[in-house]
Amino acid sequence: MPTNLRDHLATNDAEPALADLIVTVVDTCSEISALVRRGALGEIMGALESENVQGEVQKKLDVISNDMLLQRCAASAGLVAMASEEMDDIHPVRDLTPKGGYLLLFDPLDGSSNIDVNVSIGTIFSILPAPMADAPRPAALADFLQKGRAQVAAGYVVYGPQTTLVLTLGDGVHAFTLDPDTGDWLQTSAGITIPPETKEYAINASNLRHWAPAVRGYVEVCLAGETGPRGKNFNMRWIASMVADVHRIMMRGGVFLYPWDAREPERAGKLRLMYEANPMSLLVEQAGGAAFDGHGAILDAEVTDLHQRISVMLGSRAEVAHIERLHQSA
Ligand code: AHM
Ligand code: MG
Repeated sequence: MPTNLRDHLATNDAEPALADLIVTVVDTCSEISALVRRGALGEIMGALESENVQGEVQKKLDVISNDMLLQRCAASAGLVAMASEEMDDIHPVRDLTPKGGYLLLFDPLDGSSNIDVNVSIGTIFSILPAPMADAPRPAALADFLQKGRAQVAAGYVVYGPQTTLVLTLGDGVHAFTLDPDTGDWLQTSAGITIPPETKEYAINASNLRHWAPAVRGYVEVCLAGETGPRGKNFNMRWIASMVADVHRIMMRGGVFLYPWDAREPERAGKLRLMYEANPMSLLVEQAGGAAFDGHGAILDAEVTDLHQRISVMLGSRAEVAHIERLHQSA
């Protein structure tokens, strides 16, 4: 009988408040999964007139999943405050105290452009330690500005042909599949390892003309195949849902790139450090892979803004090291 998520957390000595928060997030994802499965039958498709803090048009499901996570997770006793890709400001739920607690960050519905076309989407979450306060006080924005390395847990749920949770508490990476009959999250992989070598890359190649020379050079050599300088043929995949692309890399290796783009140089890239890059980088490093932003490890990147963007290149360790060398010699 496979282990369920609660038993896994108990056997791995997760602090009870942290375990409760993770179970609450993941059970909310079961509810989001049920909505996703109803699709057009559930009035969840299509866009709203609103925009998020990044100026992107919000889909109905972006807002519904954001509200569900806010509502359900507020009940988790160890949670101090939340922040989301879909909200301008942080959302405090209870005061910081000498006991500490946790901060939760999420991208409630990643890959929103795929909602209306019935392609895999997901939820990404990151948990940071909340600072301890001598006297009770509400959490402030500055409390969230911690490097990715400080995360105590990170995970994603992919709403694909199966609904799968991939989780780390800094003790390796484990996967759980939602049993649609019982609602249980049953462990289906333990100690996931990303193969260090790969011949598969993922990038939105329509942006090639906007990339830095190192990234352009990398992809051009991949395209050159076995007669090119690396002497091997590469395969390419792009789902346009980071969760689904990273999940493929977890299962069979590869690299995922959403690099710096000359159209908006000051933004560094499209993806968000706190809601996407940091949690995915912790998972990837814990699975033996690497995550690079063009300068160094994403988990060591300085955090100056909650909605900061970052260049992302992650996956199979040897391939990311190759991409790093190309940046050093550029
Ligand atoms: P979202 O969080 O608004 O859905 O945006 C992030 C998504 C990633 O999941 C995916 O890798 C990327 O945007 C796809 O971007 P593009 O449409 O430029 O290929
Ligand atoms: Mg996203």
